[in-house]
Order: sequence, then C-alpha cells, then structure tokens
Amino acid sequence: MVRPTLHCAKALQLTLAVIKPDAVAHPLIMKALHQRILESNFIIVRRKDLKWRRQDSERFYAEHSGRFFYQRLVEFMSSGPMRAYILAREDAIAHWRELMGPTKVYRARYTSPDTIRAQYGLTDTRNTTHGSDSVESAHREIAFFFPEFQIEDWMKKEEPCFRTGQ
Ligand code: IDP
Repeated sequence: MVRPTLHCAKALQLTLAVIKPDAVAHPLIMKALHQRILESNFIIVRRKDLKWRRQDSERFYAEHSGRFFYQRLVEFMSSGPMRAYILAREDAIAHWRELMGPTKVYRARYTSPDTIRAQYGLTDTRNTTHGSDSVESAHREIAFFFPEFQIEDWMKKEEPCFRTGQ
C-alpha cells in the first residue's frame, strides 16, 4: 500500500477508480495516470488488473441498457484488460471525478483541458477512466471489483481517520 503524507483534517472517503482498456493498452499513459494518483494525495488501498467478460460489462452498466451507446460501451469495456483501484483521501469521490473531467472527451478538451479525459480520452465511449459518483455507488462498485474487500472492516481497523473524522 502506498501512503502519502496524510493530514486527517476531514474524514477519509473511499472511491473506485478504473483505468479503462483504451488507456491500459498504452504503458506510458498508465504510468502517467498512476503518477497522477500519487501526486493527488490518494492512498492506494488496493489495486487489481483484470479483464471483464461481456456479462460483467453488461451487469456493471445495466443502468445504461437501452441508451444508444450501451452496446458499444459493453463491447469496449470487455475488449481488453483494465486496472481498478480503491483510492482513499478526503472527498475522494469528488477529487477523482474532478481529475477525470467530463464524460464527453470533446467537452473535456474544451472546458477542462488539464483533466485526464481531455488529455488521454479518444472518444465519448473510450474515455480512459471511470470513477464512482456517490458514496453509495462507490461502495457498490468497490464490492463489484473487489468482492474480497471488507469496506467496514478496513475503515475500522486500518484507518484512524475513518474512526475519528479528524
Ligand atoms: P461517467 O463515466 O462520467 O460517470 P456515465 O454517464 O455514467 O458517465 O456513462 C458511463 C460511460 O458510458 C462513460 O464513461 C462513457 O464511456 C459511456 N458514455 C456515456 N455517455 C456516452 C455518449 O454519449 N456516447 C458514447 N459513450 C457514452
């Protein structure tokens, strides 16, 4: 586990961050994204390389079934290896989403050129990264990618910041 210096000014929060197959295919982009995570004061709680079957992709993105991009998305997300991280820091969910930038790459390039999706995204579907968008989805998505990881246990045992909220 990599631990940057951490000031427990606020309670830590967990989020799920995923590097999608378009970025995993490029080692230099992977390296840059890993560096970006460390520089942004996230604790890397867990890391896993994996590849989805089509049905994993369908299940994870079930809320989008019926949307015009669903089939394309499902196919893309099961097309190659991914890297998943459980990240922790204050306001981890918002910080990772801010780092990623808007969903649509053309909008990211226009409005937030410093973001990951603006810099490395290829298309609206092949947009480099995923990040949970709420505490509820973070817990659900962490369980999806890391079924062996016990969130409550980790918060209680490993991180005093979770307990005290200081
Ligand atoms: P998010 O990943 O920024 O949270 P969601 O709306 O949850 O955005 O969409 C999930 C994923 O579906 C996106 O990351 C992207 O890969 C794909 N997607 C979303 N909207 C579009 C679109 O309009 N065209 C093509 N792909 C899309």
